[in-house]
Amino acid sequence: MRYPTQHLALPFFEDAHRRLVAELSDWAAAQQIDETHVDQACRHWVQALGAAGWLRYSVPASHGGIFPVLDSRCLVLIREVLAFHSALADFAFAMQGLGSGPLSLAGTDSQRQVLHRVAAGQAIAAFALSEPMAGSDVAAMQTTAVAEGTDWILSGEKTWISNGGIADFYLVFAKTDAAAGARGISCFFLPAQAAGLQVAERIDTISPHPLARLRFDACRVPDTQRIGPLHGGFKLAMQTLDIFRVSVAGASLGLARRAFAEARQYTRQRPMFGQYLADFQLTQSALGDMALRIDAAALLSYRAAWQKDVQKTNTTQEAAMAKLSATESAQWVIDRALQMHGALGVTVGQKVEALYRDIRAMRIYEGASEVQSLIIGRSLLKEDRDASA
Ligand code: COS
Repeated sequence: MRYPTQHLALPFFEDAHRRLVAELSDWAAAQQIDETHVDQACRHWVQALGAAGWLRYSVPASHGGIFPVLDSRCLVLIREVLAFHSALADFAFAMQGLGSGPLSLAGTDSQRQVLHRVAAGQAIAAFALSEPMAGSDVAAMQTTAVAEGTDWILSGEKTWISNGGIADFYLVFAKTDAAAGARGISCFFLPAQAAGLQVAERIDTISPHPLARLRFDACRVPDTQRIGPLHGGFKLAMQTLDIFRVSVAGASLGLARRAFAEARQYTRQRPMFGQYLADFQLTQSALGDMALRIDAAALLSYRAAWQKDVQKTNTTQEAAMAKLSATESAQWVIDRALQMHGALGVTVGQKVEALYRDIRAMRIYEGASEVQSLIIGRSLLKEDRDASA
């Protein structure tokens, strides 16, 4: 099944984006990676994406990437195309960028050397922010980093860490000033083999991918491996999420476009009551609603990415709108597509059945839908306050 390309004519995109999609679509359609064993498959995807050069879009040009600053439209489109073909391929791509994002944004030159290996698919990255009692409420994290000479001693737990168990390094957020809330968090580079770091539990989810709970038992980290400003970790995490939340919107769009393509193909071929499913007005109306939601979410997503790349303004609000709209719409579209397939839709092994599972976590991770609404509302009120100040 081919990834559709009509939307690439929109003025948000340049010829480089159109060429990128054409090349990536051919590449992705030709890949044959066995996804039975999720860790192995994920490693294979990272290696393949790295060898083909696609991971170079995840890091800055100074350290092995394509652009001096990450191009948000490329990230959105790459995730769309990959998710259209394989949710695991999209996951492998996305985590290399998110897992190394704080380094790209705030690492020193020597800290950023590892980015060459991230871009080549030779080092797997992970972003370790969430905790058992601090998912949406990041500032409530309990992992601590206590200074000892020129080192920091990390203690605590992180959970739902993507690539947990297969990552070569983790970017870990910890409290460096326990009393300062969001203003007392810092970010640390921790190699997977660090003494005291343990993969405490592997977590199985409805859309399988490497995921784990990590335990830090007095892990010693030199201050040279602290990323960005001391106590500036919360903002660094938010800035990283501002970039990658838009790309989650891209991934959701890829899943929705695939479900839509499956639904169109199926309803044209499925005989029912003497005609085809697509001949019923009910089906036509449902397909129309699906197209509407995909286009509306796509426009919000491309706007956010374009605004970041071209206008270079703060896009916290637009990124939140893009993620909220695209993930919620994709869930709805995929559900409609599954419904059109009837009992076949819930049959394990059917593409729509897999899409139905793949989309669900996207409404939760990198900021749940409720958090996105909150970010949008708060940001609007801040604009009002600033205007009246
Ligand atoms: N960029 C830069 N700075 C930001 C920012 C952003 N996008 N968002 C917030 N900040 C700053 C604020 O300006 C504030 O700065 P000052 O201390 O200088 O005033 C500081 O960070 C704290 O912000 P805020 O008061 O809004 O923090 P809250 O604790 O209220 O948290 C939410 C806000 C809920 C929005 C935040 O915790 C969040 O995004 N949660 C979801 C986390 C998430 O996505 N988890 C998934 C993990 S990865 S799978």
